[in-house]
Amino acid sequence: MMAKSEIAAVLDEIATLLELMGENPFKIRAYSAGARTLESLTEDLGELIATNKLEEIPGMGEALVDKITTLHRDGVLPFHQKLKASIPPGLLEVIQIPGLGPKKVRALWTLLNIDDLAKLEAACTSGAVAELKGFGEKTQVKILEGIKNRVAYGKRHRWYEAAEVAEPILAGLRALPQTQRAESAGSLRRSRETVGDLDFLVASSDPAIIMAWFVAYPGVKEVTAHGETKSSVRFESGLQADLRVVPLEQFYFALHHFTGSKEHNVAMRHRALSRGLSMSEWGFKSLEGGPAVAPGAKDEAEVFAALGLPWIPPELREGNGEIEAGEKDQLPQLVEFTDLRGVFHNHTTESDGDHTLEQMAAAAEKLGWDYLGISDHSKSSFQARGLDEERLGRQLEAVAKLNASGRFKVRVLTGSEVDILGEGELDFANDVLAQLDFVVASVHNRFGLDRDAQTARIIKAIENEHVDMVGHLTGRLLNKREPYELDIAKVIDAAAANDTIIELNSNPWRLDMDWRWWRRAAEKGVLTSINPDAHDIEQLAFAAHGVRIARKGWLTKEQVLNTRSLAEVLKWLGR
Ligand code: DGT
Ligand code: CA
Ligand code: CA
Ligand code: ZN
Repeated sequence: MMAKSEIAAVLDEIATLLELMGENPFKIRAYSAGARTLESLTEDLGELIATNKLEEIPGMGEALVDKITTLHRDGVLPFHQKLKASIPPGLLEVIQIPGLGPKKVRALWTLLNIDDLAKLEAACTSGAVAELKGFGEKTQVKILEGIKNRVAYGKRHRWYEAAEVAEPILAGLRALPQTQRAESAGSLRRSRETVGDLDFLVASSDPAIIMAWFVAYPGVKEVTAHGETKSSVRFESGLQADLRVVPLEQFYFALHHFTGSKEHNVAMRHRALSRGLSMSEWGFKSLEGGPAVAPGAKDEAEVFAALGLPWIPPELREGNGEIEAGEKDQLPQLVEFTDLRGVFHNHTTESDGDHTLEQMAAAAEKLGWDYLGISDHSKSSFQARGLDEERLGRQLEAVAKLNASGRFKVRVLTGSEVDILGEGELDFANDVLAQLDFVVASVHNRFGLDRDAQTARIIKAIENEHVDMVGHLTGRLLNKREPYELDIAKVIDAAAANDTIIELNSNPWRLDMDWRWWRRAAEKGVLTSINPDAHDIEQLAFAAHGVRIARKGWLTKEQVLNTRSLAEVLKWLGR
């Protein structure tokens, strides 16, 4: 059964399509007026249809009543589908551009042969659109801007950028007196590396007030939907957010559902069915029509418990065997931020960092860490003011002096982020590397090598006995630069064979190696280190992003070097 609002949306689209086809204005108006009438109905639509009372409502002609009845019953309307198939699909994208209504789009289509966004952009760039009657220079500029924004709106957002938007909204929702519970759901809660849109969920018996607050939130650029229990907004960055308000009894079922992933939900529903239950965002129902199961769950654990499962952390809900693991009581005890005792791979003003050795040490101490690994760039990274042997030697002395001074409780470990050169040789000779506490080897150039050459190059570095860790394995920058071609499975095998760590680079633009590989790596015995790759004191906190991704990769504390004590770490490093 299709809801009133959805039927109204179809009628509106029919009106638009008819206008694009150049149909009779009276016919067009009948559909858009029908949509408005439908939206303002206070009676139950199903009942009006069943009692033949719909046709008594002013403005509801016989044709309209027929179509509404079909849509209500079937959810689709052949007339609508045929109409849609008869126009170029690109036109429906063109009509989404702000400022372009059906009339203008029809003019562009019939006069300039524009039936998709690419042609529209070309015609604007050449100036042809400005010359059309009713358009002009200003409109043309606005259309181009709209096309550009559309690309921005379509893209995914790095997790930390989405989280920055979400945090104050969630705090605001929680502060409303009408709010009983409020949580963020969706991919943000699951800690994906990027987020498509935000999903907020609130429990309240007064949804209208919650909705009103949300759509009026500062920073909202556009309200794309404003309903009784669901609204959607768009922010300046193009990021969108959905808010749903549910009654308290339903909250944890809805939270589970809207946390997803779809794959996880499908597997859960499947499990429910095999136990004679149907599962939805409303709760569980017995298939035999018995009473609801776990009505009014008081937390999310009860939702899982109804299916004989322990609570599954959101990071694991990707449909990758988490339900089977839960069933056998084999869910991993995931690593936590508070498990970290120190961090490796950080930069200072010696190379391209913004803070001095002392400032970095003070900041690490403030975070409660026992050790701080400094690894400035090596000489080939001249653009990052990489250190040569002489400067590295002086840094070693400075660190030794600082440690001996007793100024900080945190122990500074000296390392290098040594460049992996063209064929896997390193930027420093072995006798230089041997003097360091630890060595991170990273690729910073020749991203275009073919897969075999790149893989061989990195494996050669992994095989060097002085290399403790390989840095930012694939070189990716989320939403900006694709990873270089690399046989990751083979690299994991080499890391396992050589007892070399693959770092989990925690810079939120990198999050490299990708979370999808960690479980496999850990199973092969590869150890990781959650490395901030900090270039200033604030970025030490990037480690929290690394912890999120480690959790997403099913990692436990035991699989992360920097959860160990200083003594254990020094032992592992062979120092
Ligand atoms: P995103 O926004 O693309 O980063 O990813 P999500 O996971 O946040 O997806 P979204 O916002 O479309 O929907 C939020 C959750 O709602 C999703 O993870 C699972 C649930 N959900 C949405 N649509 C469906 C569906 O068609 N089937 C099922 N089983 N669950 C759905
Ligand atoms: Ca989402
Ligand atoms: Ca969503
Ligand atoms: Zn680097």
